[in-house]
Amino acid sequence: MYMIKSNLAISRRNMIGSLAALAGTTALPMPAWAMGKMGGRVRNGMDQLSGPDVDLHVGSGLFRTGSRSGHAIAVNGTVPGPLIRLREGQDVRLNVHNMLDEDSSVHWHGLLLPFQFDGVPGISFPGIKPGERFTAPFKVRQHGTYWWHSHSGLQEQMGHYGPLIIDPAGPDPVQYDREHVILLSEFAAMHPHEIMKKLKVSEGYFSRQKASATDDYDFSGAERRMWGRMRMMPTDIADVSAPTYTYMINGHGPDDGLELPFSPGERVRLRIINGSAMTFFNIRLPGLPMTVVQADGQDVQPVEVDELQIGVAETYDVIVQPTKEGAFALAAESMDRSGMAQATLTSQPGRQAEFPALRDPPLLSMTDMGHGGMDHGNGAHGHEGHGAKPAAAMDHSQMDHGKMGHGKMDHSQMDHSKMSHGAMKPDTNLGAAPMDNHDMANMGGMKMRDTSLLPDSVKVGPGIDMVAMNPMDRTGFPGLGLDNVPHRVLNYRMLKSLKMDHHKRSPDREMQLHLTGNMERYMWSFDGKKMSAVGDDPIRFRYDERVRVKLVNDTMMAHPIHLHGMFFEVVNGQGHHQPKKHTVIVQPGSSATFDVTTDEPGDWAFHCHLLYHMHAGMMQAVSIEFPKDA
Ligand SMILES: [Cu+2]
Repeated sequence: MYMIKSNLAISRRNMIGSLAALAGTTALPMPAWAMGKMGGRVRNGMDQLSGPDVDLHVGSGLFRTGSRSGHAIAVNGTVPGPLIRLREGQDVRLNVHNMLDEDSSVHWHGLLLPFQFDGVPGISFPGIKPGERFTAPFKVRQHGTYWWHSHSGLQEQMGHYGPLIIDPAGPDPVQYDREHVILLSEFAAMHPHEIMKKLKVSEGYFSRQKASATDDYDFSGAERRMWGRMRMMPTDIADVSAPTYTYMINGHGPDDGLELPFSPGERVRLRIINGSAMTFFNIRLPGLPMTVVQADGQDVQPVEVDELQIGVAETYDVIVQPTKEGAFALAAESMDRSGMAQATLTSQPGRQAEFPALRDPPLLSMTDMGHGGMDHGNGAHGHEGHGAKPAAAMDHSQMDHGKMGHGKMDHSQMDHSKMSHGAMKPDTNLGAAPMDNHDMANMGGMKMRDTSLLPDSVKVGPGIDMVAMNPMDRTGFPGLGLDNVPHRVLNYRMLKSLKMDHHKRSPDREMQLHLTGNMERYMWSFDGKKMSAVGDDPIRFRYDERVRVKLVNDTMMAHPIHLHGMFFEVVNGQGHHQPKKHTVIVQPGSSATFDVTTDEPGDWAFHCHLLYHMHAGMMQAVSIEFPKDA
C-alpha cells in the first residue's frame, strides 16, 4: 500500500487533515495534550510509541530541570518527545498534529523515505499550520539509531525532538542484553530568538572563557597580543555554553540524578544521540571502555575506545560491559568544557557515581585557522596539540611555502626566524579583494583572508572573514581537546563499515563546497551565500550520479554538516569499508570529503546542524532529478 511510487502520487493536500477529523476517528479518550490543552508542566523524559500508526502531538508548556525553568515545546507532553520504535520492513504512518499557534514540522533525521515526507518547510513541504495534521506514510527500509526534530525556526532548541530506533528485520549484528537510549540535549530558559539576537550583537556574547589580561591561561604577552590583533579568541570553542544551557540526558539535567540500571556481566548497548542544538559532547565512562558498533545508524566493525566526541546530530551506539556491582559515571562533557550532562549506570538503585571534574578548556591552534599544512618545526604532531601553546610554539623556520599558495615567491632571502607573529593581522577590508601584495616584510602573506585561494564558485563579501590557507583533511582528528588525553579516543579514520561494499563506484565527478563565515558578525554560509540567497538555486544532481564532495572549512569552528535523504561515505582511507554517515564534522580550518550516490530523487536539505548557524544561512537545497522511467 505504501509503495514508493504511490507515495509520490499522494498530493500534499491529502496528507494534511484537520484535528477535528482526527478526533472523530478516535475512539479512545484522549489525554489533555492530545486535545491541545497542554498549558501545564512538561514531563522530563519520554514514553515509547510503536506500531503501524504513530501520533505525535506538538504542544507547549513549562519545563523545569534543576534550578532552571522556562517555556518549552513538548511532544506528547514530554521533553524529549516519545521514542518511536519501528521494525525494518514494516509500513508506518507517522502523524504529526500541530497544537502550537505557529507553524511546525518534523524531520525524520537519517531516515530513507520519499522526499515529500522529509519535513523541511520551504524545501520538501510547506510546513504544518496550527491545528493541522501531517502524515508521512512509508515503508521502513533500514535499521539503526536515529532521531527526529522540528525543522521550523528555532523550535528544536525548545524541546521539539525525540529518539527513533529501528530494529533489524533479521538478527541484529550486535549482541546485547540490555539497552539504554542516551539522548543528549540542552535546555535554555532564555528564548532561542533572544539567544540568536545576542549572537548577532556579539559572537562572543555567551563565552565566559575569553582570554583576558587577568585570566589563568598560560599565554605570554606576545601570544595575547597576537590573538588580540587577530580579534580572535583561542578559547572560542562554542557559541553558547553552560551559563545559558543546562546539558541534559533524556530531558534530565545533572541535578536530577538520572539512573540507568544494569546487572553485572551484561552487555549494555548505549544508543547515544546528540539531539542538542549547539553542543558537541565528549562521552566517557571512567573505568569502562566503550566498543563502538554503530555510527549514524550504520553498523560498523567494533572498535574499542575510552572516549569519543559526538557532534551535533550524530549518533553512536556503543557496548559497555561492567562486570561487577557498582556505579559508573556517564559523563557527557561539552566540548568547551563549560558543563556536563550526567547519568549514572548503576547496579543498585539510588547509588550514584562520582563524576569527574570538568577538564581545562581546550585552546584553538594555528591548524584551526587553516594553517594546517605548515610544518611549524615540530613535524611529529604538527599543531594538532590543542592543549599546547597556540602561538609561541610556532617556528616558521621549517615552513613549506610551496604549500601556502605563494609558489612563485622567492623565500630564500627571508629570515624567517625574525618573523614576528605578533605582526599577524587579519584583513579587515572585507569588501575588497585583499591580495594586494606579497610583501613579506609586512606579513601580507600571513593574511587570515586570502580570497585568491577561493574558487570562483565562492562569493567573496563581508560574509567571509577567514580563508583556510592550507586546509588539511583532518578526519583522523579526534576532536578539539581530545588529541592529547592519555587514553584511546575515536576518530573517523577508525570507522569501518561492517559489511564490505564491492559495488562502490569511483566518482563520476568532484565538487568542492566551502563552509564560510564571519564570526564577529555571526554570518554563516556555504560558498559565501546564505540560504535565503540560494534557495531558488539548489545544488543539482542527476539521478544515480556518483559524486565526491570536498567540504573546506574556512572558519575556526567545527561544523557538523548533515545531508538529508541519503547516506554518504566518509572518504577515510578504508576503501570498500568507508563508513556511511548522514552527518560529518568538518574540523576548523580543514577539509573532509565524502562520496555520495544520488539515488534518492527529490529536494533535500543540506546544512550545518548547529541550529543558529543553519538559521543564519549555512544551508543549501540539494535537488536530485527523478529517473526517466519513474
Ligand atoms: Cu556551523
